[in-house]
Order: sequence, then structure tokens, then C-alpha cells
Amino acid sequence: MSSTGSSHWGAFRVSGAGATLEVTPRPGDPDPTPLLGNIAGAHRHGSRVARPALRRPRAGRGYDSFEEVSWDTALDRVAEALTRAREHGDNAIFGGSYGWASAGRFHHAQSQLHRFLALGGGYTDARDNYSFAASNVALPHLVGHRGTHAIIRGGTDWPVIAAHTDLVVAFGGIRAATSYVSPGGRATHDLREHLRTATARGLRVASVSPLRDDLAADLAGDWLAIRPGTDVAVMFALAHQLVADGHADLDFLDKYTVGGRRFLADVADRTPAWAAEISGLDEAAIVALARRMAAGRTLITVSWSLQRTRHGEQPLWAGLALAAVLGQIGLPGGGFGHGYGSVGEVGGGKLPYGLPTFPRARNPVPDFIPCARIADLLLHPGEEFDYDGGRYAYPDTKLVYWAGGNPFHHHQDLNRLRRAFARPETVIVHEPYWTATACHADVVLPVTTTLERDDLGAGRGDTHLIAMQRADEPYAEARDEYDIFADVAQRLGYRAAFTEGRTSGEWLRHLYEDWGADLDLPGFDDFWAAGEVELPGRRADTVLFAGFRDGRPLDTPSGKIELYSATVAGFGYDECPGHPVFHEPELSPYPIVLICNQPASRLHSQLDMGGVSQQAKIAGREPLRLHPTDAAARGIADGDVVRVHNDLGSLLAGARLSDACAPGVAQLSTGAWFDPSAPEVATCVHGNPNVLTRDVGTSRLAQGCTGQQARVEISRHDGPTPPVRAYDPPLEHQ
Ligand SMILES: Nc1nc2c(c(=O)[nH]1)N[C@H]1C(S)=C(S)[C@@H](COP(=O)(O)OP(=O)(O)OC[C@H]3O[C@@H](n4cnc5c(=O)[nH]c(N)nc54)[C@H](O)[C@@H]3O)O[C@H]1N2
Ligand SMILES: Nc1nc2c(c(=O)[nH]1)N[C@H]1C(S)=C(S)[C@@H](COP(=O)(O)OP(=O)(O)OC[C@H]3O[C@@H](n4cnc5c(=O)[nH]c(N)nc54)[C@H](O)[C@@H]3O)O[C@H]1N2
Ligand SMILES: [Mo]
Repeated sequence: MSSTGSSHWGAFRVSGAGATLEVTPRPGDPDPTPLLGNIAGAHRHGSRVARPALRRPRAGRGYDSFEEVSWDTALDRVAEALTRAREHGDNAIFGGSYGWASAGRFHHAQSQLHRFLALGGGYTDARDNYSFAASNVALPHLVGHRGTHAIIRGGTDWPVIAAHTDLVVAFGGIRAATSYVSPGGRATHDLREHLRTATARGLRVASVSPLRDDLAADLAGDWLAIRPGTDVAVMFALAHQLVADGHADLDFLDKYTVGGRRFLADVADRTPAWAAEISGLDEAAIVALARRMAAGRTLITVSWSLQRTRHGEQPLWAGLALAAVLGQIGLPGGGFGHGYGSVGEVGGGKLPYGLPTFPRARNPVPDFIPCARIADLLLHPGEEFDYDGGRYAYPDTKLVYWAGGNPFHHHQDLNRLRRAFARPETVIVHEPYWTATACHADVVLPVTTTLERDDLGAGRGDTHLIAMQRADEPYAEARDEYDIFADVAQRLGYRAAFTEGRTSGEWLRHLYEDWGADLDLPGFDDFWAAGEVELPGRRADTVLFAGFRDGRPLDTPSGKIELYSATVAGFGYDECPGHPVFHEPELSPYPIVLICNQPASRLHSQLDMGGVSQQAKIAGREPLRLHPTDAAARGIADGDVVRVHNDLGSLLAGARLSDACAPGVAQLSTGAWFDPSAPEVATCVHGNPNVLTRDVGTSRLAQGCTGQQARVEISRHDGPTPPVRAYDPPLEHQ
């Protein structure tokens, strides 16, 4: 007997249970991800939260140990803390709770938490995401809300690119490892099929990136090893060269854009020689690339990573402007794209309807933060902040409630986040695992994983809806989020409003039937027995902005692409005026640019204790890649433990020498569990790069995450190497 399941990194089958549980790919998936190999080893790992636990207050949050208690004691404590916090106003509860949680349409931690808190009086929410906040806020000004959705939720589909595109100019490359992941999961990973077809037909990629292997192995092309943070200069120079060669599409700029001519004036002195000096690319290579772009059907794509940097709005904006100068926006396989390779859903097909969703409740509290301003919220109550033309104030937070995210993985400057988490009266965390965030809570409630409950799984544009079937008993005393919230709501007097009288099993059936009513699907029981159902009406032939080119206006103020936005100009942000500008990378005494990209061996911090993630470690630490020349200059050999530091903190990592890194660039992926157990040696002895990243927004426009890059120095670590304790539960030992 096997059951069907799904994760953000793909659908699977499960057989066995407990320590002998086995996970195999969904049989219909042509290219399942190796990340499935993390699931079995994590299932009953010692880092699971077994029972509700309360912090024993002594040294402070994140330094104390915990005592296990009964569910009744823990839930009473949660209900009391919520009641006490609400006396200060409902906005004193921060329930933003950013994070990826798990796949599954019903047991989605944030949806459950938000509904629970909204029905109880409301909460301060978080806006946008860590992934592409700068794009989410800037793009509506440039291409309208519908245009933003069209770009971010899919763009031109891969089969169209495979059939029509001659050249992809990929700023940030097109990574294969990241494309396996899609929010909600993916039943069918067909990207590599499309890449192979495209390559066989002759598609070539110019991968403009600090890392050679940002170009998927199934693609062919050239690596232009750019200095990080200088893409805008290269984009300006490419536009300059298109003009110089008479290849700028002036008709397109005049007919379809506002500010096209102004952009040409802005790049008049931005020559390839100027950009070569800044970016480290050859002047001749920039000129040649501009000519290749004009010689055929060209797609310009900007990976999400480029906008997770200081002034991250600019490479996005300049990339769109460059595509407009080339004039192929709206043509099959040409124009602009954003996030190809970043996740599987970009270019990965479209469904003409939404997916089943647990109903939200209206949140009566208007207060919010841009999600990456969490430390500012907690450290600076009452202080004002700018965001997208508005001015707002941080409420005074008394209680933080986190379910389904790991801020001590995802946020920048973790030393500062520790100080921030010391401020509120109460921190409540729901987790299956003793993450660093759980260790910084007062109340930790153990929740089930997707293997321990029934759910529905699907990602946008995917081929199938998956029955996520319970494969094993809940671990120890772990419970479903839904039942936890129902019990707390009962203590607070609104259980019936939260549950609407349904059990979780009844909700699943209801969500499926309600959603599928017009779709001619099998009944719920047949779907469940089959384990999956094909989603009808899927298409994978979208051409981004084809309708716009055919005369349908965008929902911008002008109906055109606004390369100059009077709205943004009116906000008066000098660092983000109404048109794309180049900012020199900030000066730093630290010589190496550390690329903190997404890990190939896991999703973020999830299942870091699993087999695939552990196998990638070096001396038990997260691998850090650096160029052999930079290593030699520091006496570092392959396999050495290294210490990486800057003014914000320090970490230990395992060195891997690789000429896939441009000189001056090192790479350390996110997601190694934060381990502050030996502060005399390093802030984190395991290799979480967020002890080194600055906690600053992209700009006042979007206030997005800037964690993709840090400036650091690296040295060989010759002192004692403390053990990694990141996975040890901080429990009181009687
Ligand atoms: N330096 C740097 N930092 C970055 C980035 C970067 O590029 N550089 N990228 C950023 C990006 S794009 C993102 S999206 C974030 C990701 O940041 P997060 O989404 O916070 O990272 P995850 O590790 O996915 O955290 C999800 C947590 O939910 C828990 N979980 C799983 N299932 C359940 C459940 O059913 N219930 C509950 N309550 N919990 C569950 C998991 O155990 C895990 O701890 O990181 C950001 N941080
Ligand atoms: N395996 C795996 N896949 C994932 C995730 C994961 O955790 N694991 N996370 C998912 C999530 S939440 C997101 S948001 C997406 C993120 O998707 P992306 O943002 O596209 O992914 P990253 O790996 O962070 O960055 C891609 C590459 O950008 C390059 N880069 C960095 N800075 C610069 C620069 O200044 N200029 C140029 N030209 N290139 C630069 C880096 O070399 C890096 O390898 O990935 C998703 N996919
Ligand atoms: Mo993300």
C-alpha cells in the first residue's frame, strides 16, 4: 500500500512508516527533483517537536531552555496571552508570519493562522514576500496590476520559447536547481524537456551572472561573468549600442511606452566602454551581445535574485526598458521575462481558474508592514516608514504569532533580529521542528507534517491536483494546525465561527466540491482513491503581452508601459525616481561579494537534517564556493573550514574551490540552520549567511528583502571547530 503526497518541490509516493518510511517520485513526473531525498530522513528526526513546550525565562529568548507541558496548559497560555495583548489594541498582535510552510491547500499554516486571528479581532499583517517584493511593488506602476500578474505568474510559456526564441539574455542565468520548486508543488516537471527541445532547435543563452552554473546544463550558451550589482550598467550599455547601430525600435517606444525617448536620452552617454569598466565584462562582448540581440528573436529575462538587493527595483526596470528598446515585447518568444528558472511555474503553463482555497476572513486591522521590515517593527514601535508612496507607522507589538515560516532562516542580520525578538511580551510559534525560530519563542506548539494529515495539493499552471494522503501517525503529540486553532478559538469563544461546524476531513471534501463544481471532475471519493486528477483546460502557449501589442491597453495610468512613471516620480524618492537609474555598488572594506542564493540541496531551511542536504555539507558545515585564486591568496584549500565575517557577524563554513565563481565572488546558499551555540568562535558555526546580510530595504518604494548579497572577508579557520548543535532541541534536562 502506498499513499500519494506532495511538497513545494514535487509530488511523490510514500510507502512504509516510521523509521522505514520510503519516498519515491510520482510515477508520471518526467524529471523529479533530488530534493525528495530529504523527506524520509527528516520524518522522525530528533529535531521534531514532540510535545508543547514553554520557555523557562532566565537569560532571554533564544538563550533559554524549554519545559514540556500538556496541551491544555499550553493552549490556556496561548489564549491568555492573546487576550492580554488585545487589551493594547488588536494591532498589538503581529500575525504576518511570512514563510513557505508546506504544500497543501487546506492545512496551509498562514491561511489557518490568518483566519484564526482575523476572526478573533484582527492582527497586524505583512505585505508582499521575500521572493520578489521589489517587483511586486514596482511593476504595477510600470505595466499595471494585470501586467504584473501576467509577468510574475508565468509570462511567456516555455513551449513558445522553445519554438521561437533565438537568444535568451538571462540576467542572473536560468538555474535548473531552483526551477524544481513551485509554490504549492508540481506534479509534472517538464522544464528540462522544453530546454532540450529549444537547445536542439538552436536557442542560445547569454547568461550574465557571477556564477557559471547559473545556466542549466540542458541549455547552451555563453557565460558573461558580471560583477554582482552592476547589471543596470550593462543593460544601459546594451540599449546604447542598439541605438548606435540603428536597431532601437522607435515605433515601439513611441506607440507602446511612456518615457521611451527619455530613456534613450538617459543612455546616450552610457557606452559599452563605460559599462565594461563597472561590470568587469569586455567592451567588445557587450557590443557583440547587442548585435546578436537585434539579429533574431530575443527574450530578455531578469531572475528574481537581482531584485533581492539594495536598489533591486532598478535591474527590473532597466531590463524592461531594454526589452522595450528592442521592440519585441508581445511577439512569440521575444520581449521580457522575469523569474525563468527561479521557480517552475514561470513559463510553466496556465490554468483558466484558481485552485481550491481555505476561505479567508476579513482582517479588521489596517496596520501592516512590508514583510522584510520585521525587525524594525519590533525595535521601533511608533516610528514611521515609507512604502510605495505612503507613510505609515509601526504599531507597538505585544505578541508575535508565527506559523509556517522561519524568520531566523529568512531574515537579514540575525544578531539584530535576536534583539528584536527580545522585545514583545509573548512569542508563539507552531513548528514540526525545533528551528531557530522555535528556539526564540515562549510557547512552541508541535504540528503535524504533510505526511501526517490529509490535504489537497497543486501549484499554479500544473497538470494535476494531488490527493495528499496521510501516510503515517502524527509524531508524538503533534497536532494539525486546524485543530489547535479550533481549540484556542473555543477558549476565546469563537470556535464555531472558525470551524463553521466542519472537521478537517469535511473541509477537504467541501473545498474540492465547491471548487470543482463547474469543472466536470470525478467525485471526491473517486479522486481520493485515484490519488490525483488531471486539471482540465491547462494551456502552455501564452505569449506575454500579445494582447497589449494587439491594442488592448495595460491598466497603467497611460495604458502604456511606463518606462517613466509620473506616479513614482511624484513620491520624491531620490534613490528610486520615476525612471531606471544606475547606482554604483556601495563601497565596502570587505573585498569579497558573497552571493547568498537559494540552496540546491533543499528548500530554504526546510529538512536541512535530511539526506540530500547533509550530503552536501563539508565538515558538517554549509559549503562555501570560492575561486581558486581568492582561495590561494588566503591559504585556503578545498575542504578547509573557513571563517567568513564582516561588521555584522561571522560564520563557519566548509570551503569548496571552484572556477564556477567569478574571481572576487563567493557563494554560500541560504538555509543552514542558525547555530549560535559557540559565539566565542562565530555568530553561527554552521553557515547561515544571514548573520552577514544587512537589514535594509530595497528602497523606500518597495522596502523589499536585500539578502541576496553581502560583502565579506574569508579566512581559513585554524582554531577549535565547535560541533554543530543546530538540530538539538533546547529541552530542560531534569
Ligand atoms: N540571505 C538571503 N536570505 C533570504 C533569501 C536570499 O536570497 N538570501 N531569500 C528569501 C526568500 S526568496 C524566501 S521565500 C525566504 C524563505 O523563508 P521561509 O519561507 O521562512 O523558509 P522555510 O525554511 O521554507 O520556512 C518554512 C518553515 O515552515 C515550517 N513548516 C513546514 N510545514 C509546516 C506546517 O504545516 N505548519 C507549520 N506551522 N510550520 C510548517 C518548516 O519546518 C520551516 O521551518 O527566505 C528569504 N531569505
Ligand atoms: N532548490 C531550491 N529551489 C528554490 C528555492 C530553494 O530554497 N531551493 N527557493 C524558491 C524561492 S522561495 C524563490 S523566491 C526562488 C528564487 O529564485 P532566484 O532568485 O532566481 O534564485 P537564486 O538562486 O537566489 O539566484 C539565482 C542566481 O542569481 C545570481 N545573482 C545574484 N546576484 C546577482 C547580480 O547582482 N547580478 C546577476 N546577473 N546575477 C546575480 C546568483 O549567481 C544566483 O545563483 O527560488 C525558488 N527555488
Ligand atoms: Mo522566495
